[in-house]
Amino acid sequence: MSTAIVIRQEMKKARANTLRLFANIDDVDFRRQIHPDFSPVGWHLGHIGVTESYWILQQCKGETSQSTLYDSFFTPTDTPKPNRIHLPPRAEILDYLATVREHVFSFLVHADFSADHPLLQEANIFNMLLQHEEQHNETILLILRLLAMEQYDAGKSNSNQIDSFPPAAQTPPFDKSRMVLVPAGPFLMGSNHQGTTLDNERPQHEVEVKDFMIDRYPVSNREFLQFILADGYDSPHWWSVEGWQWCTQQQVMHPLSWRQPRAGEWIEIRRDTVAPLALDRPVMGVSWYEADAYARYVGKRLPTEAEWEKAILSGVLAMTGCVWEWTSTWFHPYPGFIAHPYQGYSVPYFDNQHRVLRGGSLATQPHVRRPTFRTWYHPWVREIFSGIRCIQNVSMYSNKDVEFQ
Ligand code: AVJ
Ligand code: FE
Repeated sequence: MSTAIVIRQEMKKARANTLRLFANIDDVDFRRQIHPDFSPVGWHLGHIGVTESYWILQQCKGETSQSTLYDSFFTPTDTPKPNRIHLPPRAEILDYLATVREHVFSFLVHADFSADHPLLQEANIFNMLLQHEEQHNETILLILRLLAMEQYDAGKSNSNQIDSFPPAAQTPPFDKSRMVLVPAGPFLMGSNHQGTTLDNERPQHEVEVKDFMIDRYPVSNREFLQFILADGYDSPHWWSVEGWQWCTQQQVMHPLSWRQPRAGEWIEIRRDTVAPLALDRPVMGVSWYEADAYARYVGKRLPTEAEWEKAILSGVLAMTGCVWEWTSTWFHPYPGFIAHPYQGYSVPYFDNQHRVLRGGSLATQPHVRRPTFRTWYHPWVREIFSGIRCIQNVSMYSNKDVEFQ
């Protein structure tokens, strides 16, 4: 199959996913800012279309804009978050998306991906747009989960709904205390694959890593519950100074979507269900501060992103791709980094204020799932599908039950 045909199929799949997310959203929630840190879901829809139009129709095809009004309204730097509620009608946005798509597909059939063109070679701009839409899909999903929490807290949701996840018994039995050794030595971090990676993953470079022990599994709800029961949220000694400040100011006492309807009874709010806390599932919805405090509580630490990447490449990690895993590394450019094609994608966030997360969540779609993919958030953000996997220096490791790979 030709590259163009594969890309066309993948773009259709991603769009079908996008549109499916909106199936049960009423018009009020479509245009409402459910959380101050996130745009209305309807804004994300228009933004996906404007981004596609800009890169393919304007930058590659040389067409004039379909709508300069849309361009500025759906461009983050032009329209501050609180103004994004003034959305055009939903049907009009959907029409706009369909028109842009038609023009994009008519360009795609004739696109020359072997040409020496900075956007088209190896179809890199199409791959970027696919990943862009998929990342926004994940953001839309987390906003829908915030909506479900809002409804639950307002007493508007049915707490007898059935959990849609597979029952805990279907997850493999494992000893979650198990850590695995990754021996010292250099490895190649990042990628040189111009076609499918994003700028911040490039170039590939050698990194020397000391030996370390890493959790085979992400931290489970059961394990995190121990932290709560041990008064972890009331014990400043586990927390960084900033983390403790955040924890007390925000009065954080449990992961974001957990609720305790009766003492000792924990439930979890998901997009479509409210269900008893699934103890064997990875904990999700924690900030970097909480992840860091938990790691100290168990006598471990968070991995650097180099350690995490080396571990996943060594094949020792289980259950990756269930939750985004916090690392201790500030988002930064790799040596030799070149911004491409979109200056605003990575560069503004190389500010030593965003921590890197790795691996992907259940809401992460296929084009965003790979060992070298990097995402980043401020350390206090917990509205995302974020979890924890800890490591220890070999010298700190006391458990004799070491598993060698
Ligand atoms: C990399 C997920 C933090 O959603 O803010 C989407 C991705 N950049 N449009 C975000 C992104 C521009 C970004 N994250
Ligand atoms: Fe975007």
